[in-house]
Amino acid sequence: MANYYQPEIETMPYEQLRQLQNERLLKQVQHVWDNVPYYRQKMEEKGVTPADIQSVDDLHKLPFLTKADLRDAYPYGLMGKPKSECVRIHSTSGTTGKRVMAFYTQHDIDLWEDCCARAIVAAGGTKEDVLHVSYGYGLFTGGMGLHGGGHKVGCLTLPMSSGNTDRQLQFMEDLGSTILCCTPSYAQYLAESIHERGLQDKIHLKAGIFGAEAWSEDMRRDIENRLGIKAYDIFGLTELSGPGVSFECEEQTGMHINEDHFIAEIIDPDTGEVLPLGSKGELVFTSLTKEAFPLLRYRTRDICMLSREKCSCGRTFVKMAKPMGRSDDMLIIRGVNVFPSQIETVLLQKGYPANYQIIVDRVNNTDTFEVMVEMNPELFSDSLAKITSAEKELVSALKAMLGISAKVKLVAPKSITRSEGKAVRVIDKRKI
Ligand code: DLL
Repeated sequence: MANYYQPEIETMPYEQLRQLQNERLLKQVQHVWDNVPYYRQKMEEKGVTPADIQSVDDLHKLPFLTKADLRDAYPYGLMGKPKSECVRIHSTSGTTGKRVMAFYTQHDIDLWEDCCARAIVAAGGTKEDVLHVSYGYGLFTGGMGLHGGGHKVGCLTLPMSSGNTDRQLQFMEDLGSTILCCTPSYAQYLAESIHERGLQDKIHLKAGIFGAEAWSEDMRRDIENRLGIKAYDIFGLTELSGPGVSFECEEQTGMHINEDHFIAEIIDPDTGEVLPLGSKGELVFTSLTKEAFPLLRYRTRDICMLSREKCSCGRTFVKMAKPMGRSDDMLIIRGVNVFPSQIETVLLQKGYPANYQIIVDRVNNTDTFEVMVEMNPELFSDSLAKITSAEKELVSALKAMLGISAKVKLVAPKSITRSEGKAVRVIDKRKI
């Protein structure tokens, strides 16, 4: 069995890594130029040819690709290989407009699964583990990505998919699952269900690999405490393969980007200017090795920071901070930028579960902003006066964090719908 901790790559000195990236970038730009007429035209419009790209330092000369381009080129317009050489399609949920389709050759699948295997190994996974995969299987990349990674590591891989919580817990108990893979919001739901059923002593999880949505450090601590595990973040997006673009190691201070496969940049989302390391901005990725869907300078809309500080795990791959959410998740309420993750931080710090919903509307030309929060059972059985005073306390804590006032409504435990995949936190009625 191959060892998917690949120190010869993952701990490569920076200069050597750059050399590898340079070689791969040149090859990839030529591949795209030769095989993706849509992007070639974009390059021509900018007056760039493959000869202008001699190293990663020239990356900024290439045009960006955006989600709008993916929709324009839907479904096959950005493919870099003939359909006959591709073996798989995945897709995003497409809540707005057309779905985004992503294509894979067998080679692409292999490399993607390697990336997921690295993430599992970094979370302590070995062939002794029972890997409980509760990400959705199907068009969503979460299930099949971690599943493939699990096989590569040699874990006993359990393709649970999401949903049917009773069955999840039954299998966890009967089969002795040791590593749980799902969205952080589903992990919370599972933790809640384990406690309700008094199953704590029967569940033997040691780690979780959670991603696909923004989650705060407070939520991490909450999940770790309730499940008695170490919770590792994992990041990725369908357009770049799926989970495993980056992953956390035991230091838990950001996710190492698999830089032998992806180059990351941070740009100013308004001007497109490349920002120096350590700046906050929009994350842009160039895939170096993908054949079927080789995206160059793809704007993710995720707001994030990169750091090359030395990591105690020995990996030299650059680390990305937890994304605050996508720029399109950001709400502008009465002119102020609000990220759902900021609200989550306040709630968890004040001892509330992260079960909440944000409702924004516009009445008489003014934005209304309401946060519904589930109370814990103790508060629920308390007096109305206590509940009102708890609401007031949350109003001021939210105002201190966000700079604007929200109306807070404490609701009964379990009254907000639980998610089995990515949680729906925001109902923005202004857009309906
Ligand atoms: O969510 C792939 C994935 C599956 C990642 C399982 C991790 C685990 P999409 O559905 O295309 O792909 O959504 C991608 O989700 O641009 C981010 O906005 C968000 N996202 C993914 N991982 C994280 C994370 C999968 N760890 C979009 N933290 C990305 C914050 C995340 N946001």
